[in-house]
Amino acid sequence: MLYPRENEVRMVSDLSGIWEFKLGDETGPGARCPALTGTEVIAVPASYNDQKDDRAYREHYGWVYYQRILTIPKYWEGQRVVLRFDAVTHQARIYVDDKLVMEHKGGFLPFELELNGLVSAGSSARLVVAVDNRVNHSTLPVGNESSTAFFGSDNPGVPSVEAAKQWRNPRNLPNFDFFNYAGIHRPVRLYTTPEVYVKDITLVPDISGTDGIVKYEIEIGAGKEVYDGKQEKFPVQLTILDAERKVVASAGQAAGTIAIPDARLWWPWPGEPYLYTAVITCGEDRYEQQFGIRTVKVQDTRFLINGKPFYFKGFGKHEDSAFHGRGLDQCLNVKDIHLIRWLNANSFRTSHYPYAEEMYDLCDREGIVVIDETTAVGIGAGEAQDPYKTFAIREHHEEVLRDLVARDKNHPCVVMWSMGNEPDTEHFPESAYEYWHSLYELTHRLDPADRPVTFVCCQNNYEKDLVTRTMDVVCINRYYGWYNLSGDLDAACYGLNQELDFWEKQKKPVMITEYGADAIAGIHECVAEMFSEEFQVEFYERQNAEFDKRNFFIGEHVWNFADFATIQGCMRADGNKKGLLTRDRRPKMAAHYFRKRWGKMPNFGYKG
Ligand code: E8X
Repeated sequence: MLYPRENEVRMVSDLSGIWEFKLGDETGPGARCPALTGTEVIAVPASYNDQKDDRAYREHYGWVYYQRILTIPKYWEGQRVVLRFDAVTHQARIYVDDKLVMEHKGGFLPFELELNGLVSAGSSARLVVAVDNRVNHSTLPVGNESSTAFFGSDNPGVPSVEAAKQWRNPRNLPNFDFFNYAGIHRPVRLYTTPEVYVKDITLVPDISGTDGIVKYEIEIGAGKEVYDGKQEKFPVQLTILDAERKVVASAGQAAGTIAIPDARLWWPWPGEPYLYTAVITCGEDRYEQQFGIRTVKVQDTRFLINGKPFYFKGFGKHEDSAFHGRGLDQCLNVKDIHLIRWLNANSFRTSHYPYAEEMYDLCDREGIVVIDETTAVGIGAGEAQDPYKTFAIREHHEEVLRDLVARDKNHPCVVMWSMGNEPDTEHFPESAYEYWHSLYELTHRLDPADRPVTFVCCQNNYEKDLVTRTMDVVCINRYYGWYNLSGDLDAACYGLNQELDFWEKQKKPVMITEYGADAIAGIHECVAEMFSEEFQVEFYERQNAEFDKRNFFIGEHVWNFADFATIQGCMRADGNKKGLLTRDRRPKMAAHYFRKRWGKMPNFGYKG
């Protein structure tokens, strides 16, 4: 799905701003949605949870309603008019003048509908967006469906799970460690195209000698009556421009392979992330898509970018900030890109959901490498329940993978797909293998560029886990010295090395995609103990020294780039404090440590 871009023939109208808002309840809206009354103000895009200091906002459970007037300008007559939502979390029902016109499940990927026939040019309509924030065993991310009594059911004050259902206010019980922000999180736009338009573009780069070779395919969208049998009236043209917008190649058909002589490659920063522009025209339509010439390949225990062995230096992140919640904050994205550079990092994982397209555009431009992750987090329910047999998530998981690859396939910054984070792979190993291996094969088929595919493995019994070792890159989240062997970094390094010995035998590239310790900024000790900044540094110093000894180890992504909000709980002091930076982006001691460490580490050849 192409990102809406304005040009000489296409118009875009951004509907960001102040809308009307109303909290609903668990009974969702049906086929009709009458005009809302008694509304409050709300900013779009942003989560609604932090826009008012009211528990009813913060802890809402169920549907909410957004409303505004839509106007289609008269001069858009004869154009195809599309309403596009970049992300509505987690489930949306769209109403135009009371009528349900679209539903969408999944809170982190775009969806759109054509308005022709619903709203004519030169007229207005009432738009209502109903949003459901509930998570459960059929959503991604996954929500628990009953709260397990923490102290056990023999405690009279904390009844059994079943009893609690009778009297406890229904609430979201996220099986994931980030606040369940919800709402219209990314821009809503109206945009136009001519009736015959460029519907999709696929650009698969390769390198041959000094030339760039781009396999391309252009999909044309059009009403049958307008297009069929009259294709010659709508000739397709592909022109490739260099960074100075000089024509370097062109072709006159909808699919084929095009060569760019003496191409300049896309390299991760501080290399040059050179971008070309593909200009596609069809009839009167025109669309421009930036792309980079770079190759990605796993070879033995190496992750090659442009044939060179890359070492990942970076983090798991979140889209998370005060006030916006999980809503798009372009200012924060720009600041984070500069901080990634300040830290001398080169990459991050979009934990645990696809990020806003604007962030991938920034990473393309600035040369930041991205591991692109789905919303599949929380797939597990302990040893009592096989999630692969009891969670109704498979169809939706495939849909999310399909939409993720369709949206992000042309980004040079995206070098690997992560199908999900920390699923249960040890309690039901065969069932887990069946589920994940078939998804692994699907993901490879979906990606025209056939990038490496992985998922991120939780701290587990790695000898029982049959899946992780089959991924293109083994991505492990490990907390030796924090969640287990807490505070004992000697024992932690022993346990870590036991496991690294296991992975050495698997002959796969291995990277750590999460490791870390909560550090509350300002807590300092001469003898480092947990939650102090000194302990966070020592935790990393000790474990990095072990990673440096392992030749098959190809990357270190710390958890997390910055402190972030979570559901309240006895394990969280105002959220998760494992950030190198505080939530408002101030460096802890560990940030200075990594800036120094990563400043001395090359992007390529660190492990030979
Ligand atoms: C944590 C992280 C969490 O924030 C992230 O979203 C997923 C968690 C560690 C799990 N991984 O809790 O800080 C470690 C489980 C060990 C038993």
